[in-house]
Amino acid sequence: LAAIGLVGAGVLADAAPAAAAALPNTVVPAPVSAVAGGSAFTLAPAATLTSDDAGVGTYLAGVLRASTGYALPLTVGATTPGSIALELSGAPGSTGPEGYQLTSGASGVVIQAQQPAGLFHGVQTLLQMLPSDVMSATVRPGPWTVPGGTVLDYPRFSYRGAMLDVARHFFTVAQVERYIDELALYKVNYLHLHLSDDQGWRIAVNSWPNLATYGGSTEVGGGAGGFYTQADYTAIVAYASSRFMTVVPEIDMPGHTNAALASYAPLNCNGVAPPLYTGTNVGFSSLCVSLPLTYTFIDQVVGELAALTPGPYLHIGGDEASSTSASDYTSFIGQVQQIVAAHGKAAVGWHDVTKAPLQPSTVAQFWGTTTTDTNVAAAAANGTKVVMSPANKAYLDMKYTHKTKLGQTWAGLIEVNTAYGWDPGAYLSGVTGSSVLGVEGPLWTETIVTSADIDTMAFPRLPALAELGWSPWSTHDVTAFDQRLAAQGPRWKAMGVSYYHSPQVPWP
Ligand code: TNX
Repeated sequence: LAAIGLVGAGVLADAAPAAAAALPNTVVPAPVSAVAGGSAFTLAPAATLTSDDAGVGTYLAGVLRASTGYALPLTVGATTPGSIALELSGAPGSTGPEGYQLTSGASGVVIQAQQPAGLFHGVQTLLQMLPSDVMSATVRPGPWTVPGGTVLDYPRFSYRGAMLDVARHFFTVAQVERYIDELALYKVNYLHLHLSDDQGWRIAVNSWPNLATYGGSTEVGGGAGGFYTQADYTAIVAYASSRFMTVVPEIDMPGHTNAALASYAPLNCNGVAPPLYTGTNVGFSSLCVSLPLTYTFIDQVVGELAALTPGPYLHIGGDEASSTSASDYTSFIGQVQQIVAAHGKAAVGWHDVTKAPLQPSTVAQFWGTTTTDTNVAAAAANGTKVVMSPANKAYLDMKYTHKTKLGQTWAGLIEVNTAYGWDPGAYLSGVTGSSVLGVEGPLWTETIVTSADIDTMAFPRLPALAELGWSPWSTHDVTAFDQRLAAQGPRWKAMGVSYYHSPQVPWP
Protein backbone atom coordinates (compact mmCIF):
# COMPACT_ATOMS: atom_id res chain seq x y z
CA LEU A 1 0.00 0.00 0.00
CA ALA A 2 1.19 3.49 -0.78
CA ALA A 3 2.41 5.60 2.10
CA ILE A 4 -0.35 8.16 1.91
CA GLY A 5 -0.69 10.48 4.83
CA LEU A 6 -3.76 11.29 6.84
CA VAL A 7 -4.39 14.19 4.52
CA GLY A 8 -6.37 17.01 5.98
CA ALA A 9 -5.30 16.03 9.48
CA GLY A 10 -4.28 19.41 10.80
CA VAL A 11 -3.38 17.70 14.06
CA LEU A 12 -0.27 16.29 12.42
CA ALA A 13 1.21 19.76 12.20
CA ASP A 14 0.81 20.19 15.96
CA ALA A 15 2.17 16.77 16.81
CA ALA A 16 5.39 16.83 14.79
CA PRO A 17 7.61 18.99 12.61
CA ALA A 18 5.94 19.84 9.32
CA ALA A 19 8.38 17.61 7.46
CA ALA A 20 7.34 14.47 9.37
CA ALA A 21 5.90 11.80 7.14
CA ALA A 22 2.62 10.16 8.01
CA LEU A 23 2.39 6.45 8.66
CA PRO A 24 0.82 4.31 5.92
CA ASN A 25 -2.87 5.04 5.56
CA THR A 26 -4.18 1.69 6.77
CA VAL A 27 -5.93 2.34 10.07
CA VAL A 28 -9.73 2.63 10.53
CA PRO A 29 -10.84 4.66 12.42
CA ALA A 30 -8.24 7.29 11.52
CA PRO A 31 -6.06 8.03 14.55
CA VAL A 32 -5.76 11.50 16.05
CA SER A 33 -2.15 11.57 14.86
CA ALA A 34 0.14 9.05 13.17
CA VAL A 35 3.69 10.14 12.44
CA ALA A 36 6.29 8.00 10.69
CA GLY A 37 9.82 7.92 12.09
CA GLY A 38 12.70 5.58 12.89
CA SER A 39 13.03 2.02 11.73
CA ALA A 40 10.35 -0.51 11.07
CA PHE A 41 9.92 -3.40 13.49
CA THR A 42 9.76 -6.99 12.32
CA LEU A 43 8.31 -9.63 14.61
CA ALA A 44 10.81 -12.49 14.85
CA PRO A 45 10.04 -16.15 15.70
CA ALA A 46 11.65 -15.64 19.12
CA ALA A 47 9.69 -12.46 19.91
CA THR A 48 8.07 -12.04 23.34
CA LEU A 49 4.98 -10.25 24.62
CA THR A 50 4.50 -8.38 27.87
CA SER A 51 1.30 -6.84 29.14
CA ASP A 52 0.13 -5.05 32.27
CA ASP A 53 -3.36 -6.40 31.52
CA ALA A 54 -3.75 -10.16 31.25
CA GLY A 55 -6.90 -10.08 29.13
CA VAL A 56 -5.58 -7.73 26.44
CA GLY A 57 -2.24 -9.56 26.37
CA THR A 58 -4.00 -12.88 25.90
CA TYR A 59 -6.19 -11.45 23.13
CA LEU A 60 -3.18 -10.11 21.22
CA ALA A 61 -1.21 -13.32 21.74
CA GLY A 62 -4.15 -15.34 20.41
CA VAL A 63 -4.39 -13.34 17.17
CA LEU A 64 -0.62 -13.27 16.58
CA ARG A 65 0.09 -16.91 17.44
CA ALA A 66 -2.61 -18.18 15.09
CA SER A 67 -1.31 -16.36 12.00
CA THR A 68 2.45 -16.21 12.67
CA GLY A 69 2.81 -19.65 14.20
CA TYR A 70 5.33 -18.16 16.65
CA ALA A 71 5.28 -19.15 20.32
CA LEU A 72 5.15 -15.50 21.51
CA PRO A 73 5.35 -16.19 25.25
CA LEU A 74 3.31 -13.67 27.25
CA THR A 75 4.45 -12.31 30.60
CA VAL A 76 1.87 -10.34 32.56
CA GLY A 77 3.20 -7.51 34.73
CA ALA A 78 6.83 -7.90 33.59
CA THR A 79 9.37 -5.20 34.46
CA THR A 80 11.38 -5.62 31.24
CA PRO A 81 9.34 -4.90 28.10
CA GLY A 82 8.89 -7.67 25.55
CA SER A 83 9.15 -7.22 21.79
CA ILE A 84 5.58 -5.98 22.02
CA ALA A 85 4.83 -4.33 25.36
CA LEU A 86 1.38 -3.25 26.58
CA GLU A 87 1.87 -0.82 29.45
CA LEU A 88 -0.58 0.79 31.83
CA SER A 89 1.87 3.61 32.46
CA GLY A 90 3.52 6.39 30.55
CA ALA A 91 0.53 7.35 28.40
CA PRO A 92 0.05 11.07 27.81
CA GLY A 93 -2.90 12.56 29.74
CA SER A 94 -4.68 13.36 26.49
CA THR A 95 -5.23 9.63 25.86
CA GLY A 96 -7.99 9.57 28.51
CA PRO A 97 -9.83 6.39 29.52
CA GLU A 98 -9.97 4.81 26.03
CA GLY A 99 -6.97 6.25 24.18
CA TYR A 100 -3.40 5.04 23.79
CA GLN A 101 0.01 5.90 22.45
CA LEU A 102 1.77 3.41 20.19
CA THR A 103 5.48 3.68 19.41
CA SER A 104 7.18 1.31 16.99
CA GLY A 105 10.90 1.15 16.26
CA ALA A 106 13.66 -1.32 15.54
CA SER A 107 13.60 -2.87 19.01
CA GLY A 108 9.87 -3.35 19.29
CA VAL A 109 6.41 -1.88 19.77
CA VAL A 110 5.20 -0.23 22.96
CA ILE A 111 1.53 0.58 23.55
CA GLN A 112 0.82 2.77 26.57
CA ALA A 113 -2.61 3.57 27.96
CA GLN A 114 -4.20 4.72 31.18
CA GLN A 115 -6.78 1.92 31.15
CA PRO A 116 -7.01 -1.61 29.71
CA ALA A 117 -9.60 -0.34 27.19
CA GLY A 118 -6.93 1.95 25.74
CA LEU A 119 -4.48 -0.95 25.43
CA PHE A 120 -7.16 -2.94 23.61
CA HIS A 121 -7.81 -0.11 21.15
CA GLY A 122 -4.06 0.30 20.66
CA VAL A 123 -3.81 -3.40 19.90
CA GLN A 124 -6.43 -2.97 17.15
CA THR A 125 -4.31 -0.21 15.63
CA LEU A 126 -1.19 -2.39 15.84
CA LEU A 127 -3.00 -5.24 14.06
CA GLN A 128 -4.00 -2.84 11.27
CA MET A 129 -0.36 -1.72 10.91
CA LEU A 130 0.70 -5.36 10.42
CA PRO A 131 0.10 -7.15 7.09
CA SER A 132 -3.51 -8.24 6.55
CA ASP A 133 -2.56 -11.92 6.85
CA VAL A 134 -2.15 -11.30 10.58
CA MET A 135 -5.94 -11.77 10.82
CA SER A 136 -5.74 -15.29 9.40
CA ALA A 137 -6.76 -18.15 11.68
CA THR A 138 -4.08 -20.36 10.11
CA VAL A 139 -0.31 -19.90 9.87
CA ARG A 140 0.88 -17.55 7.12
CA PRO A 141 4.45 -16.81 5.95
CA GLY A 142 4.82 -13.16 6.97
CA PRO A 143 7.10 -11.18 7.21
CA TRP A 144 5.41 -9.42 10.12
CA THR A 145 6.63 -5.85 9.80
CA VAL A 146 5.22 -2.73 11.50
CA PRO A 147 6.32 0.65 10.11
CA GLY A 148 8.32 2.81 12.52
CA GLY A 149 6.56 5.77 14.10
CA THR A 150 4.23 7.05 16.77
CA VAL A 151 0.44 7.00 16.97
CA LEU A 152 -1.40 9.12 19.53
CA ASP A 153 -5.09 8.37 19.62
CA TYR A 154 -8.31 8.80 21.58
CA PRO A 155 -12.03 8.91 20.71
CA ARG A 156 -14.12 11.91 19.70
CA PHE A 157 -17.31 10.45 21.22
CA SER A 158 -17.69 8.21 24.26
CA TYR A 159 -20.53 6.16 22.68
CA ARG A 160 -19.70 4.23 19.53
CA GLY A 161 -22.37 1.63 19.07
CA ALA A 162 -23.81 -1.07 16.88
CA MET A 163 -27.27 -2.57 17.25
CA LEU A 164 -28.27 -6.08 16.29
CA ASP A 165 -31.98 -6.93 16.00
CA VAL A 166 -32.17 -10.49 17.33
CA ALA A 167 -35.98 -10.30 17.45
CA ARG A 168 -36.95 -10.30 13.75
CA HIS A 169 -34.49 -13.13 13.20
CA PHE A 170 -32.81 -14.87 16.08
CA PHE A 171 -29.03 -15.12 16.20
CA THR A 172 -27.20 -17.58 18.44
CA VAL A 173 -24.69 -16.64 21.15
CA ALA A 174 -21.87 -17.72 18.81
CA GLN A 175 -23.22 -15.49 16.02
CA VAL A 176 -23.45 -12.51 18.37
CA GLU A 177 -19.91 -13.16 19.61
CA ARG A 178 -18.68 -13.29 16.04
CA TYR A 179 -20.22 -9.85 15.42
CA ILE A 180 -18.70 -8.55 18.67
CA ASP A 181 -15.27 -9.63 17.44
CA GLU A 182 -15.80 -7.84 14.14
CA LEU A 183 -17.04 -4.65 15.81
CA ALA A 184 -14.11 -4.62 18.23
CA LEU A 185 -11.71 -4.23 15.29
CA TYR A 186 -13.14 -0.74 14.75
CA LYS A 187 -13.14 0.39 18.39
CA VAL A 188 -16.94 0.09 18.81
CA ASN A 189 -17.66 0.13 22.54
CA TYR A 190 -21.44 -0.42 22.86
CA LEU A 191 -23.45 -3.41 21.62
CA HIS A 192 -27.18 -2.65 21.60
CA LEU A 193 -29.26 -5.83 21.48
CA HIS A 194 -32.86 -5.41 20.29
CA LEU A 195 -34.21 -8.26 22.41
CA SER A 196 -37.94 -8.03 21.79
CA ASP A 197 -40.32 -7.08 19.04
CA ASP A 198 -43.65 -8.13 17.54
CA GLN A 199 -42.05 -11.22 16.01
CA GLY A 200 -40.13 -12.55 18.99
CA TRP A 201 -39.08 -12.26 22.63
CA ARG A 202 -35.46 -13.35 22.97
CA ILE A 203 -34.50 -13.24 26.66
CA ALA A 204 -35.67 -15.63 29.36
CA VAL A 205 -37.50 -13.84 32.18
CA ASN A 206 -38.00 -16.08 35.21
CA SER A 207 -41.09 -14.27 36.48
CA TRP A 208 -42.77 -14.42 33.02
CA PRO A 209 -41.49 -17.67 31.47
CA ASN A 210 -43.87 -17.81 28.49
CA LEU A 211 -42.27 -14.67 27.04
CA ALA A 212 -39.28 -16.68 25.83
CA THR A 213 -40.70 -20.18 25.51
CA TYR A 214 -43.81 -19.11 23.56
CA GLY A 215 -43.06 -15.52 22.52
CA GLY A 216 -39.62 -16.57 21.32
CA SER A 217 -40.82 -19.63 19.41
CA THR A 218 -40.90 -18.08 15.95
CA GLU A 219 -39.48 -15.22 13.86
CA VAL A 220 -40.04 -13.33 10.61
CA GLY A 221 -40.96 -15.84 7.94
CA GLY A 222 -42.17 -18.44 10.44
CA GLY A 223 -38.84 -20.08 11.34
CA ALA A 224 -38.13 -21.58 14.73
CA GLY A 225 -36.89 -18.41 16.45
CA GLY A 226 -35.12 -18.93 19.75
CA PHE A 227 -34.15 -17.11 22.91
CA TYR A 228 -31.21 -16.55 25.23
CA THR A 229 -31.29 -18.18 28.64
CA GLN A 230 -30.11 -15.82 31.35
CA ALA A 231 -26.81 -17.74 31.32
CA ASP A 232 -26.55 -17.18 27.53
CA TYR A 233 -27.16 -13.45 27.97
CA THR A 234 -24.57 -13.31 30.76
CA ALA A 235 -22.10 -15.07 28.45
CA ILE A 236 -22.70 -12.44 25.75
CA VAL A 237 -22.23 -9.64 28.29
CA ALA A 238 -18.96 -11.21 29.48
CA TYR A 239 -17.71 -11.79 25.95
CA ALA A 240 -18.50 -8.19 25.03
CA SER A 241 -16.71 -7.02 28.14
CA SER A 242 -13.60 -8.97 27.11
CA ARG A 243 -13.66 -6.77 23.97
CA PHE A 244 -14.27 -3.62 26.09
CA MET A 245 -17.82 -3.41 24.83
CA THR A 246 -20.86 -2.67 27.00
CA VAL A 247 -24.19 -4.35 26.23
CA VAL A 248 -27.29 -2.14 26.03
CA PRO A 249 -30.31 -4.46 26.19
CA GLU A 250 -33.55 -3.24 24.61
CA ILE A 251 -37.06 -4.25 25.50
CA ASP A 252 -39.17 -2.32 23.02
CA MET A 253 -42.41 -0.83 24.43
CA PRO A 254 -45.24 0.13 24.41
CA GLY A 255 -45.38 -0.77 20.68
CA HIS A 256 -43.50 -3.64 19.04
CA THR A 257 -44.89 -5.91 21.77
CA ASN A 258 -46.99 -8.53 19.96
CA ALA A 259 -44.75 -11.39 21.13
CA ALA A 260 -45.34 -10.43 24.78
CA LEU A 261 -49.05 -9.81 24.26
CA ALA A 262 -49.35 -13.21 22.55
CA SER A 263 -47.61 -14.90 25.49
CA TYR A 264 -49.87 -13.51 28.26
CA ALA A 265 -53.55 -12.82 27.63
CA PRO A 266 -53.91 -10.72 30.85
CA LEU A 267 -51.48 -8.12 29.42
CA ASN A 268 -54.06 -7.24 26.76
CA CYS A 269 -56.69 -4.55 27.38
CA ASN A 270 -59.37 -6.98 26.15
CA GLY A 271 -57.86 -9.97 27.96
CA VAL A 272 -57.40 -11.86 24.68
CA ALA A 273 -53.96 -12.94 23.48
CA PRO A 274 -53.32 -12.22 19.79
CA PRO A 275 -51.64 -14.88 17.66
CA LEU A 276 -47.88 -14.93 17.20
CA TYR A 277 -46.77 -12.73 14.30
CA THR A 278 -44.20 -13.56 11.62
CA GLY A 279 -44.75 -10.71 9.15
CA THR A 280 -42.90 -7.39 8.90
CA ASN A 281 -45.52 -4.72 9.55
CA VAL A 282 -44.90 -2.24 12.35
CA GLY A 283 -47.09 -0.11 14.60
CA PHE A 284 -50.00 -2.49 15.29
CA SER A 285 -49.31 -3.60 18.88
CA SER A 286 -49.36 -1.79 22.21
CA LEU A 287 -49.06 -2.74 25.84
CA CYS A 288 -52.21 -1.76 27.75
CA VAL A 289 -51.24 1.61 29.22
CA SER A 290 -54.20 1.83 31.62
CA LEU A 291 -53.67 -1.63 33.13
CA PRO A 292 -51.80 -1.82 36.48
CA LEU A 293 -50.48 -5.29 35.54
CA THR A 294 -48.55 -3.66 32.68
CA TYR A 295 -46.30 -1.88 35.17
CA THR A 296 -45.85 -4.98 37.35
CA PHE A 297 -44.78 -6.76 34.18
CA ILE A 298 -42.35 -4.02 33.17
CA ASP A 299 -40.94 -3.75 36.69
CA GLN A 300 -40.22 -7.48 36.81
CA VAL A 301 -38.80 -7.69 33.29
CA VAL A 302 -36.65 -4.60 33.76
CA GLY A 303 -35.61 -5.79 37.21
CA GLU A 304 -34.33 -9.14 35.93
CA LEU A 305 -32.62 -7.59 32.92
CA ALA A 306 -31.03 -4.80 34.96
CA ALA A 307 -29.64 -7.38 37.40
CA LEU A 308 -27.97 -9.21 34.50
CA THR A 309 -26.61 -6.04 32.91
CA PRO A 310 -23.50 -4.34 34.33
CA GLY A 311 -23.68 -1.44 31.84
CA PRO A 312 -25.38 1.86 32.70
CA TYR A 313 -28.13 1.76 30.06
CA LEU A 314 -31.40 -0.06 29.49
CA HIS A 315 -33.15 0.70 26.20
CA ILE A 316 -36.94 0.99 26.38
CA GLY A 317 -37.64 1.33 22.65
CA GLY A 318 -40.59 3.68 22.47
CA ASP A 319 -40.60 3.82 18.66
CA GLU A 320 -43.52 3.69 16.26
CA ALA A 321 -46.15 3.46 18.99
CA SER A 322 -48.88 4.24 16.50
CA SER A 323 -51.42 2.07 18.33
CA THR A 324 -50.92 4.07 21.54
CA SER A 325 -52.68 7.45 21.95
CA ALA A 326 -50.47 10.52 22.46
CA SER A 327 -51.59 10.99 26.06
CA ASP A 328 -51.16 7.30 26.85
CA TYR A 329 -47.70 7.43 25.31
CA THR A 330 -46.61 10.37 27.48
CA SER A 331 -47.95 8.74 30.62
CA PHE A 332 -46.36 5.41 29.72
CA ILE A 333 -42.89 6.82 28.98
CA GLY A 334 -43.04 8.76 32.26
CA GLN A 335 -43.78 5.62 34.27
CA VAL A 336 -41.27 3.42 32.48
CA GLN A 337 -38.45 5.92 33.05
CA GLN A 338 -39.21 5.73 36.78
CA ILE A 339 -39.10 1.93 36.72
CA VAL A 340 -35.76 1.91 34.89
CA ALA A 341 -34.32 4.48 37.31
CA ALA A 342 -35.56 2.42 40.28
CA HIS A 343 -33.47 -0.46 38.98
CA GLY A 344 -30.40 1.75 38.81
CA LYS A 345 -30.19 2.24 35.05
CA ALA A 346 -30.44 5.19 32.67
CA ALA A 347 -33.14 4.75 30.04
CA VAL A 348 -32.39 5.02 26.34
CA GLY A 349 -35.30 5.43 23.93
CA TRP A 350 -35.70 5.89 20.20
CA HIS A 351 -36.14 9.62 19.67
CA ASP A 352 -39.93 9.26 19.65
CA VAL A 353 -39.57 9.46 23.46
CA THR A 354 -38.70 13.17 23.14
CA LYS A 355 -42.47 13.72 22.68
CA ALA A 356 -42.73 12.95 26.43
CA PRO A 357 -41.04 14.72 29.34
CA LEU A 358 -37.66 13.06 29.94
CA GLN A 359 -35.64 12.47 33.06
CA PRO A 360 -32.18 14.08 32.98
CA SER A 361 -30.47 10.69 32.61
CA THR A 362 -32.62 9.50 29.70
CA VAL A 363 -30.80 9.28 26.35
CA ALA A 364 -32.59 9.71 23.00
CA GLN A 365 -31.50 7.76 19.93
CA PHE A 366 -32.22 9.73 16.75
CA TRP A 367 -33.34 7.53 13.85
CA GLY A 368 -35.04 10.13 11.66
CA THR A 369 -34.34 10.96 8.03
CA THR A 370 -34.43 14.75 8.36
CA THR A 371 -31.92 17.20 9.83
CA THR A 372 -34.50 19.02 11.92
CA ASP A 373 -36.69 17.60 14.66
CA THR A 374 -38.22 20.11 17.03
CA ASN A 375 -38.88 17.60 19.82
CA VAL A 376 -35.33 16.28 19.77
CA ALA A 377 -33.90 19.81 19.60
CA ALA A 378 -36.05 20.89 22.56
CA ALA A 379 -34.95 17.85 24.55
CA ALA A 380 -31.30 18.56 23.73
CA ALA A 381 -31.74 22.18 24.81
CA ASN A 382 -33.06 20.76 28.07
CA GLY A 383 -29.95 18.61 28.55
CA THR A 384 -30.93 15.30 26.92
CA LYS A 385 -27.96 13.49 25.36
CA VAL A 386 -28.51 12.05 21.90
CA VAL A 387 -27.08 9.01 20.11
CA MET A 388 -27.08 9.67 16.37
CA SER A 389 -28.45 6.94 14.09
CA PRO A 390 -30.03 8.87 11.19
CA ALA A 391 -31.77 6.14 9.18
CA ASN A 392 -30.66 7.51 5.80
CA LYS A 393 -26.98 7.40 6.87
CA ALA A 394 -26.56 4.89 9.68
CA TYR A 395 -29.14 2.14 9.06
CA LEU A 396 -27.18 -0.95 8.16
CA ASP A 397 -30.32 -2.69 6.88
CA MET A 398 -30.76 -0.22 4.01
CA LYS A 399 -29.62 -1.48 0.62
CA TYR A 400 -26.34 -0.10 -0.78
CA THR A 401 -27.81 0.16 -4.28
CA HIS A 402 -30.95 -1.07 -6.03
CA LYS A 403 -28.98 -4.23 -6.84
CA THR A 404 -28.36 -5.18 -3.20
CA LYS A 405 -30.24 -8.43 -2.54
CA LEU A 406 -30.76 -7.97 1.19
CA GLY A 407 -32.28 -5.10 3.07
CA GLN A 408 -34.88 -2.37 2.73
CA THR A 409 -35.11 1.02 1.01
CA TRP A 410 -37.57 3.08 3.06
CA ALA A 411 -34.82 5.42 4.33
CA GLY A 412 -32.95 5.41 1.02
CA LEU A 413 -29.97 3.67 -0.52
CA ILE A 414 -26.80 3.93 1.57
CA GLU A 415 -23.50 3.47 -0.26
CA VAL A 416 -20.40 3.48 1.93
CA ASN A 417 -19.51 7.10 1.18
CA THR A 418 -23.06 8.10 2.16
CA ALA A 419 -22.65 6.30 5.48
CA TYR A 420 -19.38 8.23 5.94
CA GLY A 421 -20.60 11.57 4.62
CA TRP A 422 -22.07 13.36 7.64
CA ASP A 423 -20.86 14.89 10.87
CA PRO A 424 -22.62 13.42 13.93
CA GLY A 425 -21.62 16.51 15.91
CA ALA A 426 -23.24 18.96 13.49
CA TYR A 427 -25.99 17.05 11.71
CA LEU A 428 -29.26 17.61 13.51
CA SER A 429 -30.20 21.21 14.16
CA GLY A 430 -30.03 22.05 17.85
CA VAL A 431 -28.21 18.77 18.59
CA THR A 432 -24.52 19.59 18.46
CA GLY A 433 -21.43 19.60 20.64
CA SER A 434 -21.92 18.12 24.07
CA SER A 435 -25.53 17.10 23.29
CA VAL A 436 -24.16 14.33 21.10
CA LEU A 437 -23.22 11.24 23.08
CA GLY A 438 -22.11 9.37 19.99
CA VAL A 439 -23.04 7.32 16.95
CA GLU A 440 -24.71 3.94 16.45
CA GLY A 441 -25.27 1.73 13.42
CA PRO A 442 -28.49 -0.30 13.84
CA LEU A 443 -28.93 -3.54 11.91
CA TRP A 444 -32.59 -4.51 11.68
CA THR A 445 -33.03 -8.07 10.57
CA GLU A 446 -36.34 -8.47 8.75
CA THR A 447 -34.31 -9.62 5.71
CA ILE A 448 -31.12 -10.68 7.50
CA VAL A 449 -30.85 -14.37 8.37
CA THR A 450 -27.23 -15.56 8.49
CA SER A 451 -23.88 -14.29 9.78
CA ALA A 452 -22.85 -13.78 6.17
CA ASP A 453 -25.91 -11.52 5.77
CA ILE A 454 -24.85 -9.53 8.85
CA ASP A 455 -21.32 -9.19 7.51
CA THR A 456 -22.44 -8.11 4.03
CA MET A 457 -24.63 -5.32 5.36
CA ALA A 458 -22.23 -4.14 8.08
CA PHE A 459 -19.06 -4.16 5.98
CA PRO A 460 -17.88 -1.73 4.84
CA ARG A 461 -20.47 0.67 6.32
CA LEU A 462 -20.00 -0.17 9.99
CA PRO A 463 -16.32 0.92 9.86
CA ALA A 464 -17.49 4.21 8.29
CA LEU A 465 -19.81 4.86 11.24
CA ALA A 466 -17.16 3.71 13.70
CA GLU A 467 -14.76 6.25 12.21
CA LEU A 468 -17.36 9.03 12.55
CA GLY A 469 -17.67 8.06 16.20
CA TRP A 470 -13.97 7.81 16.97
CA SER A 471 -11.92 10.09 14.71
CA PRO A 472 -11.53 13.85 15.07
CA TRP A 473 -13.52 15.69 12.42
CA SER A 474 -10.22 17.20 11.21
CA THR A 475 -9.35 13.78 9.73
CA HIS A 476 -12.58 13.60 7.72
CA ASP A 477 -11.62 13.07 4.07
CA VAL A 478 -13.55 10.70 1.86
CA THR A 479 -10.64 9.90 -0.48
CA ALA A 480 -8.29 9.06 2.37
CA PHE A 481 -11.08 7.14 4.10
CA ASP A 482 -11.79 5.00 1.04
CA GLN A 483 -8.06 4.20 0.87
CA ARG A 484 -8.01 3.18 4.54
CA LEU A 485 -11.09 1.09 3.93
CA ALA A 486 -9.46 -0.59 0.93
CA ALA A 487 -6.76 -1.85 3.28
CA GLN A 488 -9.45 -3.62 5.30
CA GLY A 489 -10.66 -5.80 2.41
CA PRO A 490 -7.82 -8.33 2.60
CA ARG A 491 -8.31 -8.50 6.38
CA TRP A 492 -11.97 -9.42 5.98
CA LYS A 493 -10.95 -11.98 3.40
CA ALA A 494 -8.39 -13.45 5.80
CA MET A 495 -11.09 -13.64 8.51
CA GLY A 496 -13.81 -15.04 6.27
CA VAL A 497 -15.96 -11.94 6.63
CA SER A 498 -18.25 -11.32 3.64
CA TYR A 499 -18.40 -7.70 2.55
CA TYR A 500 -19.93 -5.53 -0.13
CA HIS A 501 -17.26 -4.78 -2.74
CA SER A 502 -18.35 -1.18 -3.14
CA PRO A 503 -17.10 0.41 -6.38
CA GLN A 504 -16.42 3.56 -4.35
CA VAL A 505 -13.48 1.84 -2.62
CA PRO A 506 -10.12 1.17 -4.39
CA TRP A 507 -9.88 -2.42 -3.14
CA PRO A 508 -6.42 -3.88 -3.77
C1 TNX B 1 -38.03 1.14 11.68
S1 TNX B 1 -36.19 2.44 13.34
C2 TNX B 1 -38.05 0.53 12.93
C3 TNX B 1 -37.84 -0.91 13.03
C4 TNX B 1 -37.68 -1.56 11.70
C5 TNX B 1 -36.82 -0.69 10.82
C6 TNX B 1 -36.52 -1.31 9.50
C7 TNX B 1 -37.12 2.06 14.44
C8 TNX B 1 -36.85 2.69 15.69
N1 TNX B 1 -38.08 1.21 14.13
O1 TNX B 1 -38.90 -1.50 13.73
O2 TNX B 1 -37.09 -2.80 11.87
O3 TNX B 1 -37.47 0.53 10.61
O4 TNX B 1 -35.61 -0.54 8.77
